[in-house]
Amino acid sequence: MAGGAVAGGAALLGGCVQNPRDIRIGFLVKQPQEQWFQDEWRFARSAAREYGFSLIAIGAEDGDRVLSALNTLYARYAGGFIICAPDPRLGPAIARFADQTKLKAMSVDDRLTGADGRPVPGIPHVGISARAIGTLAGASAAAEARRRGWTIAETGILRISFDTLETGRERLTGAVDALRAAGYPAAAVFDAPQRTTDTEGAFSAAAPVLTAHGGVDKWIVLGLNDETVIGGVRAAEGLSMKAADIIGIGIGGSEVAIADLSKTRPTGFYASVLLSPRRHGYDTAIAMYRWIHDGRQPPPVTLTSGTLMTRDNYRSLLVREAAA
Ligand code: FCA
Repeated sequence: MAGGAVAGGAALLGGCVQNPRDIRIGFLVKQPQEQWFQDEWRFARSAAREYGFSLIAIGAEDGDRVLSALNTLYARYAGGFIICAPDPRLGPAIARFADQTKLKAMSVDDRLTGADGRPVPGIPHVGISARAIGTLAGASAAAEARRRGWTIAETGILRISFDTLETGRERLTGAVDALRAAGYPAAAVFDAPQRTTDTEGAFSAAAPVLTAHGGVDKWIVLGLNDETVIGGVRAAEGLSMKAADIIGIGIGGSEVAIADLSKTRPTGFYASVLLSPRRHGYDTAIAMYRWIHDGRQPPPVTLTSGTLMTRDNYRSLLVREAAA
């Protein structure tokens, strides 16, 4: 990109007085078809309606699309953007762009890093407390297995992994550590690396691992999000395992999880850790608005928590969320 042209345009923009009505904020997400990101956008749009700014929602599924989306935002006089990048290592390129154009940048969900894996400084981040949320998933799986009277010896832990993503790795580390603390040996953990973090990617990763360990009677299925765990659970069910022999615990708590939890007959998808897309969508959009409008920079890191959602409590949790 021509740095000079960019910097010149930014100076022009800086000279304008910005009315709330003129404030434009980009919200870029890596997987626009995923329910979680749809929910983030929905909440960000409601913040835009309330505060009177415009939200420019863009799906950016690879590095090229991120860069072209950023150029679009710049051309449309956006004051800043919030991004969940398709690859966190785009961090330095995104930070450079923000520097040159004076657009304000925040990351959401997946923290931007340099090539060395360290967070890019100066970009406020809102993410989930990944390890604690993983711990909740793992500890809840152990408790449910105990309740069902499963023995540790007959149980396998299917760890559907996407370890290149820090938040994914942390979630699963928390979950597996909790199960190890409950007495499960390292040998009970079977890795199934997924190529994509959707249901299909998880299904393709899980099926061969489950088939290769046909002697394992009961499975705990873990993954970084609901789509992943649903993929693993469907793979197990596809191999004729009974729902009662599967404990899948997802992370997210959005529509895809609720669809399973509300089925008349229980499936192998036992629970999800409900996250708050409102805090990730609405709160981030407002934080960005305040940064642009009032010069108030958001805190460097904000981490949100999660709540276990099962067939028993999902209705009351959703009512509580709706009222929040
Ligand atoms: C990551 C995952 C998403 C969602 C989000 C909070 O971006 O890929 O599925 O869990 O964190």
